[in-house]
Amino acid sequence: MTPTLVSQDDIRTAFSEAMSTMYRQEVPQYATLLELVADINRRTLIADTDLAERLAAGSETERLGVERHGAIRVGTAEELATLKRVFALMGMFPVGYYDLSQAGVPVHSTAFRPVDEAALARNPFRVFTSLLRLELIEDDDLRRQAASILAQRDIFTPGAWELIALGERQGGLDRDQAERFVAEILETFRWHQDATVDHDTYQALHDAHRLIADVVCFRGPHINHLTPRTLDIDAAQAAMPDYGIAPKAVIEGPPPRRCPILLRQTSFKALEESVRFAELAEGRHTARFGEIEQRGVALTPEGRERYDTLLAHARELPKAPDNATHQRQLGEVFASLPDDYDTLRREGLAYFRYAVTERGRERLAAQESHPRDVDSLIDQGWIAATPITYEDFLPVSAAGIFQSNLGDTQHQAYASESNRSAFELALGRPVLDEFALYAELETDSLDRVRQQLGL
Ligand code: OOG
Ligand code: NI
Repeated sequence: MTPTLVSQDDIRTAFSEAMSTMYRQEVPQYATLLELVADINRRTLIADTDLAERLAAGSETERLGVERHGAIRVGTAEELATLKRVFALMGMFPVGYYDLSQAGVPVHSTAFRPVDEAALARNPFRVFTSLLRLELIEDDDLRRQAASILAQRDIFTPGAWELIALGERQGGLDRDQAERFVAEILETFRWHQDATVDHDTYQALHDAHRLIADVVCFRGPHINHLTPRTLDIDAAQAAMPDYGIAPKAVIEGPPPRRCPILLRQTSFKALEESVRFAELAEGRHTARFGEIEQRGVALTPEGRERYDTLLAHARELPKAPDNATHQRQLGEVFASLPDDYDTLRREGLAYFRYAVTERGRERLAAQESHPRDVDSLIDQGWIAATPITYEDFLPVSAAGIFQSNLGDTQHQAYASESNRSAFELALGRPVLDEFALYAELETDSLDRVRQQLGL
């Protein structure tokens, strides 16, 4: 008998819920953060009806409450390649390549996430996944030692291995298997108090880079944060102290705008954990933190180039003493980037989803004649363009988040080349191109419009 398979969307949703429940227990401030974000989102949706309409038009109202991203760091190609198989069973695929070594963090990364429209609308759960670049450890002995420690661990349970293979064989999982799969995979992301090494080894790796100790010394890649999406990150940053949370100094990413672009993020140090080393000595380790983000419209390659150039300008300015000054300075630098959706669209700087309006459908039913080009159709209210939400990450922001949670010690950029092909070799497949995915969403929506209007 062939089993009835549950959808990947259901497995992803169950998994993100299970993660959220686990993280709530592991990191109590996460629960507080969720409360804060829910409060602010509720208030923002009431106060900003345009935003509420835009979210509804993009099918995003429903997903808002479940929306999260997590982050993990793995040590070997095999771990990364197996995670690819795990995430594929949940309908999540590697999108984008991020090189953090330029910011002094010895990893490179991708984001596993759903890619098609229906899956994104259902639950856009993403996991920022970093692979340690062992070759960036300078000391030969330490590098070899790290590699041999990593070679001895298996971050997946025997049950997980079985279910991955079974899922691939069957082309999915039935309800019971999916439930077990979620439970087994959760184990990979759980915090383990017992380090796999003694304190001296931990210290040596820690001295090379804190992140190396975090990846190498534990049984698995504990989830290090789980990030809800806020609709007003400025309000969230300001409210954090009232909730007993001390945010990082500045919000990363673009300045506040009428039309938010890409991604803005802030974080806080959540936890100092006690660790038991191999010789049973007690120690402390900080790995886990809290983060919130606000998402805006996805930019086209042209728009993104403008963003990157402006951000580089802003980074040449003297470091601002506080977030308000930082945001004001950024705002001045970004003044040249259009801040209304119509101009962003007409100038090809951002991606939009097109749809026939309700009024358009009525007029179509009444067989009124309509113009044939997109701009006139929009001007005359036949169709509407809604911004497509950015679903990915920003390397400069990610580096800022890494650094602030690593204790604000600035690390020198590693001199090495970014190495996308080595990453893809480890992953066992190329990463998907984020721009191509957004362009496809836009084109598909235009095709539907053209079909409905008989163009
Ligand atoms: C990941 C940091 C990057 C983000 O939101 O940009 C990230 C990490 O610390 O492992 O999660
Ligand atoms: Ni994050």
